Amino acid sequence: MKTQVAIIGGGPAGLLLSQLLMNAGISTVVLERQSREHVLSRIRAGVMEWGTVELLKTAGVSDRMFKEGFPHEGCYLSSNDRMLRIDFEHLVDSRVMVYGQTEVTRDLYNAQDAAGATVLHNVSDVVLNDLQTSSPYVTFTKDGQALRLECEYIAGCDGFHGVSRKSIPASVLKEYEKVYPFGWLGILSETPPLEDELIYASSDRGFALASMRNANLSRYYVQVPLTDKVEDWSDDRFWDAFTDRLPSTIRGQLVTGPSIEKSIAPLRSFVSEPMQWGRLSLCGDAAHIVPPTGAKGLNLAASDVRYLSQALIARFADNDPTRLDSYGADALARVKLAMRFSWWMTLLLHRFPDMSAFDLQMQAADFDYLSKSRNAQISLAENYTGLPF
Ligand code: FAS
Ligand code: PHB
Repeated sequence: MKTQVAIIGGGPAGLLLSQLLMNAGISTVVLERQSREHVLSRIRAGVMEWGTVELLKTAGVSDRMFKEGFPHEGCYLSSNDRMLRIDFEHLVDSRVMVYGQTEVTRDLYNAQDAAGATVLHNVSDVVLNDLQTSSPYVTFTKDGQALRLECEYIAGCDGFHGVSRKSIPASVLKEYEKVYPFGWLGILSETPPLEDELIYASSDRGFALASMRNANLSRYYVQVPLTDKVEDWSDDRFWDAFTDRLPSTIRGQLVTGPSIEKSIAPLRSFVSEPMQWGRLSLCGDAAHIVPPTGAKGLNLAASDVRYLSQALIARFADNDPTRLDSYGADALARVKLAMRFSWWMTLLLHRFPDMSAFDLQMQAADFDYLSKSRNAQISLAENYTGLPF
């Protein structure tokens, strides 16, 4: 087998990159470890920066999103009974789109099918070879057969647990990580959302987030200790904890119901560099992980894909390697700014087990400053809706 760009991973990063490159006449092959059903069964992100919306539009996969997604001009932050709206539109003339990552991935798979893309599922034993040469290749197993894919470039879009980052020698790779002492327990319920916009709720009992997927599908989260298991949390226990973390003024408007999905995700900040080594370039969770507090995970995957797709198109269409040479540095600069914001939002809104009385005072002062300073709100709004590229 031969292609111009081998893409490891058929999640949002890999599929979006493949779609953008194919639209530019560049051949790709996507190698995905799981089945398509498994990939589409994952419930993950829900908020997209407008830059991500525009990239999906450029890729030609935005029709359903504009029909079924919800543009949001603001969001709420609460601290116990205090509630503050961050007005994206009037502060930074921007907005976000609420549309589930599962639906984005479904749209991308449909577009790849329509484009006649080669997306191989249920592959195993993926190994990246000769990355420091001008003719790298990928070996893998599919249906019990050992196969070899010749290519010019490899995009590692295989997430945190993939093989791509680990294909960079440990002597070259630098990793920075912070593991948070709690996770998020998330549920989906077929109930009308609590509010028209998202509510990031901080309280003495811990953090909660009220999000949504559509007018009758809500996505809610509560901060839980790392030791908790999903089976420790009945629906009743979830609703009690969630309600208890909301401002008392809005608790009465909550509509509860049975959960149709329930899972716990650990929180970590992780970034590895370089994001590029020879003919291998990393995108998305393969290179970095952010706590979901800033709604950046999926958006950073799209950010990397924007830089890498433009660099590869310049390389193949104009024989201009300059953007490809600087891809790692360009992408990483924007990743670290989003990493900072996600870390800051996590510290602002969560109760950490080891917080001192002073820490709690400073956390309350942070919220106070935010509620009084338009400049502080502009800073939050510009980061949440997406910094410039
Ligand atoms: P992905 O992990 O989505 O995709 C990588 C793909 O590579 C997977 O399909 C995997 O099967 C495949 N793969 C792995 N190893 C392979 C191999 N060796 N060979 C071939 N294929 C391989 N972000 C938010 O913004 N908000 C959220 O609320 C949120 N919640 C999350 C909850 C969970 C449990 C997780 C894990 C992540 C969450 N994220 C959230 C972040 C998430 O949305 C990611 O940022 C997003 O999926 C990144 O997309 P990719 O980089 O494509 O990685
Ligand atoms: C979600 O809807 O799943 C969601 C929204 C915003 C976040 C995290 C998750 O910050």
